[in-house]
Amino acid sequence: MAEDKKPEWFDEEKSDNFTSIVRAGVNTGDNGLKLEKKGRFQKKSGSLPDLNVLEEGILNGSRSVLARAITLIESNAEQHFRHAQELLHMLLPQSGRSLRVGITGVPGAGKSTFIESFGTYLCDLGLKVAVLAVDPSSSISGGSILGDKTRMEQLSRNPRAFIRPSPSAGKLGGVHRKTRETMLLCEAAGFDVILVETVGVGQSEVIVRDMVDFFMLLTLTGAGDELQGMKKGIMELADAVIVNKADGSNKKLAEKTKAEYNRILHFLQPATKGWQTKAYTCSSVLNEGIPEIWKVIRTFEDTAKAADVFEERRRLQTKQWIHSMILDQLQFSFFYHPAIKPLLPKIENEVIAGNRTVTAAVEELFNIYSK
Ligand SMILES: Nc1nc2c(ncn2[C@@H]2O[C@H](COP(=O)(O)OP(=O)(O)OP(=O)(O)O)[C@@H](O)[C@H]2O)c(=O)[nH]1
Ligand SMILES: [Mg+2]
Repeated sequence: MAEDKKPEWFDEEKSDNFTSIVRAGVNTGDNGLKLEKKGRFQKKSGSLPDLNVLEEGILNGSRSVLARAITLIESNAEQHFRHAQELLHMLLPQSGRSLRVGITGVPGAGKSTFIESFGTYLCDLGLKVAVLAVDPSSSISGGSILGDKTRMEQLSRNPRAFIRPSPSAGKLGGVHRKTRETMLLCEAAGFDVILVETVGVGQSEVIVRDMVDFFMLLTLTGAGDELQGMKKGIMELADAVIVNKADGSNKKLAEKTKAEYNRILHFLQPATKGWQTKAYTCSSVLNEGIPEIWKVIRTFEDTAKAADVFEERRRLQTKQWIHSMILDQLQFSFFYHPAIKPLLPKIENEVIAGNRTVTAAVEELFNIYSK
């Protein structure tokens, strides 16, 4: 065999007989290094961020790392969920030190404008402020509070502030879990005050009440009859009622509305033991009444801490959190059970057609589920 056909790796000491020869390659212009293909089905390797890097970044107060960690918590992918849980476990000892404040009110009451003004005031005091949102409609609309970043223009540019729009619901615990866990991350990142905004419709105000220390209801001026007709339930959740837009020609009426609220509140069950919920006025656009509201919150904190009501509420909230997550998981495991999911529509139709009772149908489903 001719010498020039020998492969490069041929062992000189071995015999001259070898079974392969080298042929000239075809030039495709490919240098063999372009391994990355930007296709839809490209397998992402190493897409999970390093937990130690995330932990360090968060503890150092890096907002971009915090944002990345929150994205992990908000993800509906199972592997992200597990990864996020590990991170939370690592950060748990550093959480719990912030003051958690919830703000609710009808659309247009001025919640975002209030947070812009109030949050900026707190930043000016030297505090770090995180703003979160619970938006019950976000799973449908894709996060209407997203638009609020523009409404909180000043605050979103403040280096002491961090604003995060509402997460959308998912199978692993929904908005409730995501917001609570985001709160823990923000606490580990050293935010002193966490403001949670929610639209006062449906169940969202109850969800937020269950995760904050101080809860305020933002309202507008109105006639006495309107106040009487207002849901008593929501007023009984509040630690303060704020009549917003107390400016211009509205100022007088706002004072009158405040007095009416105070009259009603006097007869209601207070939200926090040992604390009398009162009404206040403010103007979010003129930044009036804002320092006074902060003073009320600080007094509340001191009073509630002295009476152990503060810690007691947090303990209770943790228990409620566990229970609500159990319910979430139960629902999920039932409705997505491989035997239940395909069977459910059939059984529903049988009940609708009058062929069996609701109770019997549910009993049968549970028998199958628990097998
Ligand atoms: N005059 C006056 N207008 C205000 C005040 N606060 C808010 N507004 C106006 O009220 C409107 C609604 O304010 P937002 O802050 O968007 O209200 P919101 O409660 O966040 O509304 P949603 O996010 O839709 O639930 C805006 O046009 C604000 O400029 C105030 O103190 N005085
Ligand atoms: Mg808003």
